[in-house]
Amino acid sequence: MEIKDYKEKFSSPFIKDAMKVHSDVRKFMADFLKEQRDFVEIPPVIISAITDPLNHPTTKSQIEVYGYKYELTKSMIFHKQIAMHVLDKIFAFSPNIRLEPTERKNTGRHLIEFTQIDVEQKNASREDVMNLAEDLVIYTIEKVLEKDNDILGKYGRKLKVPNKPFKKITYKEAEAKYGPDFETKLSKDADEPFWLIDIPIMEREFYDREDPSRPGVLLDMDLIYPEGFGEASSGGEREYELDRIYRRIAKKGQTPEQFKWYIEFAKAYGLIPSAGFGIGIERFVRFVLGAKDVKDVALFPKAPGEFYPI
Ligand code: ASN
Repeated sequence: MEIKDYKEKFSSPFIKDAMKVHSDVRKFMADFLKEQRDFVEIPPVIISAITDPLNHPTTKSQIEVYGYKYELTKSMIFHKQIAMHVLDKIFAFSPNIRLEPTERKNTGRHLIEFTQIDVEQKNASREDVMNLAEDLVIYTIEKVLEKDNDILGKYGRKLKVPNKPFKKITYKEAEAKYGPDFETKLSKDADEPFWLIDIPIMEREFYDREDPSRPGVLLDMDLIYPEGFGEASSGGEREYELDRIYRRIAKKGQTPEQFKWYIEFAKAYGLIPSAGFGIGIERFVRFVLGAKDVKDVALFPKAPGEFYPI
């Protein structure tokens, strides 16, 4: 993007409306979690010696300060788990930096800087947090329809409140039915958000808990938007026992050294069973408005592989 391109972006009514919806979405999500479910909002972590390794390759965004190395947060997963020592139910509006490969420039779904609402609950099961996420999504959509219906109308967006419970499909069923690119196809065919569950062990990171009664299957889930908007959220129950964490790290070809301070913390204090999820805010706003690209709903977008002066 060049300086001259900001004129078009900033003078369009769409970005103004998108930011209004964005602001409302944050309020409704926070209201729901705080007022109806007793969650505590914690501030985001921007730099840390530990962050999410993610299951797909991204370039490391490291900074060195005072001779110490930190990474910019890719997700607050480890901090969420550790925060369970202090609070039972937490969430944060967490800015994430993920230096995605350039090929992801035009997926319509990738920004290298975005915010997710990252939620975690102590001693919760996957079912508990799926239930919570459904209620959160339904509440937020209901409120958006109440408050921002004129904006949606302006862009011809017909958004409906999803029915609870959301449908579930296992990774195995989805792959068998639709082949390797099942997510895109399923999302295009669907008219309501749905869950992809039981993701195979090598498809996710070590922190998602392996089902003790079904080796190789994780107690995790992705939420997928309908109408081709793709992934909304990922989450699951967490591994919290060190012996299992070591095994999982080794299975992924990683080393405990890569997660040194997380492991040191776990050795010193232990980890507490929990489950949670994160919902990308810009993707949520894109879905609500039916926008073509997540870049269009961001005031200062940064897509993979491009330079943005502002
Ligand atoms: N927020 C996700 C979770 O809670 C992790 C992620 O964003 N990679 O599982």
